[in-house]
Amino acid sequence: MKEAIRAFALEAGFSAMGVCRPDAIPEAKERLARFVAEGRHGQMGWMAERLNWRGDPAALWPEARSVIMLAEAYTPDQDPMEIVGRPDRGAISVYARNRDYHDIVKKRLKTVGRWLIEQAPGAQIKVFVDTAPVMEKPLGQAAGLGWQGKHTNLLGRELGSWFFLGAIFTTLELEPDKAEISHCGTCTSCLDACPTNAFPAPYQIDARRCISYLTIEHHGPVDPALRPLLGNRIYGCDDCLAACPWNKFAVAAREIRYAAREELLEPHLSDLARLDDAGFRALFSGSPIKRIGRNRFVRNVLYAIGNSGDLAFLETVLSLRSDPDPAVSNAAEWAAIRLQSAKGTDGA
Ligand code: B12
Ligand code: SF4
Ligand code: SF4
Repeated sequence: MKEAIRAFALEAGFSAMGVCRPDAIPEAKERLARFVAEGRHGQMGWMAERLNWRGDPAALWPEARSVIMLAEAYTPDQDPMEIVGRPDRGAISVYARNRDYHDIVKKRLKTVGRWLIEQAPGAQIKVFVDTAPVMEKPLGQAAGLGWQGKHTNLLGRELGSWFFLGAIFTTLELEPDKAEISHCGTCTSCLDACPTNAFPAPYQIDARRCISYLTIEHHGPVDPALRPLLGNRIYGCDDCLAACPWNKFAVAAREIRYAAREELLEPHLSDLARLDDAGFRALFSGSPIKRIGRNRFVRNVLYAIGNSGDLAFLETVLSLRSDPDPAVSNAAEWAAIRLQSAKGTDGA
């Protein structure tokens, strides 16, 4: 049965599948509790809720007997770091350059789940991608898809780093796969690549320093000390993933809807800073970026402008100092001062 499910899942578009028991990650509960106790989740208050379920998949749905973990590749065609060297452009993380993966993965999980129920009448399923209290990375490791690298994400010898995770919990008994072990060895490339030093130790992250958290999850003004470190990253960050030597073996993305939209590959910061609410929603319809709203997005763009050192942006920045959103007006003020002081340093 398991091999038939695997064959169907791969045919449906997933890149890999593995199976584990719901109680396969006993260490995760305590590690999650420590992460939350240290406040490393920042403003993501939902991580501190339902800790019992998040830390213990067997408690989430006691009738479940197996967890089917699925990997969905979104490997980029371009060098993801190229854009980071272009200060007048905004760097959007690879995963967010086209359609929202939540929608695509969830639909595919349901396709596999429906087929499974047809094959095994009486079996029940629940599908999860990202938003439920389920720790997908340790489950993925237990199911043999890959291992949690020192950057804490799951990577695989044949998958590389660029893949999403989805889970199907089922009442069906399936033979578990062998858990994967770490193949990081002495490598520290991801830890060294992080622009904000967000790893207090290998295999641990402090989300409060992570650019992905700061640009996507954090509302209100970002700590001024961290703003210069954002560079031109305006939504998410790929530096630790891109640094990994295992990407040499990364499988190609099979889903065309993750391929970068032309206008999101190297967007000009001044076009993005001028977006109003309607313009923002039109540009990011169907994209994961839509979720953060115009204000947080323009806030991020203004930090990037402040970091550009490019006085051509000054007029745009000055016009946003009176923006009704306090985080936007604060970011505009900061960017104006930073651009003007860069001008002073140039002796212009
Ligand atoms: C919260 C969250 C974030 C937060 C916190 C990140 C984090 N690492 O926890 C923020 C906003 C920063 C974030 C960023 C990103 N995210 Co995110 N995120 C999540 C989410 C919703 C929950 C993760 C979670 O439970 N974290 C809590 C911590 C405590 O868990 P953990 O990282 O597994 O922690 C483990 C380690 O600390 C480890 N550990 C601790 N001590 C030790 C010691 C040793 C020796 C070892 C071996 C391990 C170890 O044990 C813990 C438990 O396993 C998941 C979806 C989900 N429901 O699982 C997606 C998810 C992890 N994110 C994902 C992605 C793609 C990203 C980004 C790459 C997006 C981007 N490009 O900007 C970045 C990557 C940043 C990074 N280096 O992690 C994918 C990762 C896919 C994969 N292949 O792993 C997921 C799975 C979403 C999905 N469905 O595909 N994310
Ligand atoms: S996503 Fe960027 S900021 Fe976050 S841990 Fe990785 S390299 Fe650091
Ligand atoms: S860059 Fe090195 S340490 Fe980091 S996940 Fe990849 S192999 Fe592991």
